[in-house]
Amino acid sequence: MLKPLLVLSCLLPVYLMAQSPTPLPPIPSAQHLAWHEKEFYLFIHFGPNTFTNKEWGEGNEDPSIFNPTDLDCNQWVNIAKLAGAKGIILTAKHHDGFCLWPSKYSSHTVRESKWLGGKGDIVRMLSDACRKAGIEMGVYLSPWDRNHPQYGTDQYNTIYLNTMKELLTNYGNFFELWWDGANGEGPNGKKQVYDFKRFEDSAFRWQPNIIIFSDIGPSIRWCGNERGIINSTNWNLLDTAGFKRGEGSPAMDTLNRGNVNGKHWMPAEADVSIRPGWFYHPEQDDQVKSPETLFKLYLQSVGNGGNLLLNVPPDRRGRFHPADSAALVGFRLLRDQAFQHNLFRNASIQSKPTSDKRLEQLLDENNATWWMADEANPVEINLHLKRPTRLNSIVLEEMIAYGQRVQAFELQAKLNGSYQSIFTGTTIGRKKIATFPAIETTDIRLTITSAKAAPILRNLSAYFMEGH
Ligand code: FUL
Repeated sequence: MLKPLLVLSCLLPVYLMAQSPTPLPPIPSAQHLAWHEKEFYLFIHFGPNTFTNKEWGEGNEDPSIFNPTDLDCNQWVNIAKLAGAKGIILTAKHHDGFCLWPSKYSSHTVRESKWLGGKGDIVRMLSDACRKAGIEMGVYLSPWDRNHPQYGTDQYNTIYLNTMKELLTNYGNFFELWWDGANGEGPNGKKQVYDFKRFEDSAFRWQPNIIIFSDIGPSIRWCGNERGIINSTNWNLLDTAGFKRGEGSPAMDTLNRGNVNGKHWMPAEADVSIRPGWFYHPEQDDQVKSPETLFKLYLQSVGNGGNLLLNVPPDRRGRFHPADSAALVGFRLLRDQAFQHNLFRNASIQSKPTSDKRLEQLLDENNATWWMADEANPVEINLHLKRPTRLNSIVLEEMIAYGQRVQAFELQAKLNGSYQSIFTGTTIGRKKIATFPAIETTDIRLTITSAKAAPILRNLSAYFMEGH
């Protein structure tokens, strides 16, 4: 009689260890988790502004000015792939109302232009090119419309919805729908009361897996600036009740950091252009951001737990300019070089107050395995390297599927026989790339000094990044 009980009591700890931890709400959806893994993708601003040299078209431009001489969406996609971008988001309609596809609900589209005799469709071309190359596509559909005669009336909501339906039901799956909050109508301009609730519900019905961006989601949030920089304290959480898109949004600083106890999982996306403008301007050909600047932006966005949306505007031919392509490829090289050799790969690892075998899973570079600490505060992890090693960066990742937990941490290294602080941080989230002046050491200590619940980490790695 005793035997089965004995077996059971021996197996119980193993069984409990294999159990999933209790999530700390709010937690990301499956769609959020897939979005987080994308890290970096391109934005494309293209339209009449490319030809008029404007940033905000008036909406009354003659459609015949839109006439790219050598448009090639495969070139955009090929360069995007070379740059390691996981997708492309296209300004299907910017504020001037011009549609890059022949929409039935507008008379200001590629159909009215001279390009390909009015038979072209850039949304079609790009979605075909993306599918062929195995990268994902998203669309920017500006709510503000300076062309549509109905803008400013309730009918416009139905027109916007129909326009969105065309996009979301005719071109396959999009990973992201982008709603900017801009409106330059001014005090005497048209006033549109958008039916965003209807837009949201319909978008999710047509594409259940789509991620919707705006200042306040519903899926992801703007990071509060157009410089591509997310705060080093970055909660994937936001309170949205009482706030609106555009004017009426939360404070920029709140968007930049999130809310520590925010009600919704609402991670930050950092949008920035590779040039000073969002659209192509020939006089900016010598102002393309360098690979080093782009790498720094990567550290300040992806390295602070968000995603990077980098705008690359095609020129008047309808191709990426060589300066932009070269910068993108250089940026890819810098990332590859920086994260090529994980210096923790063969390290030994132990934790305090208790240590268990599963800790080694932090070093296995496998995103599906994780380690959970016993106690919330403080947790100490000690790493020992076989020989003195030079490093200037440590990458930490939380297993965010169970919620974002870490509030503060410190990294120390043994230097001349004693532990010294090399980095103090706050949040970790999906990824924290901690950088510090290069050190040479055999022993690193991570202390999680504050967490909302027992920390759950999935990876720890270290690098020596040349020139940083
Ligand atoms: C802003 C717009 O006004 C800019 O033209 C650009 O599209 C940027 C990404 O979003 O709100």
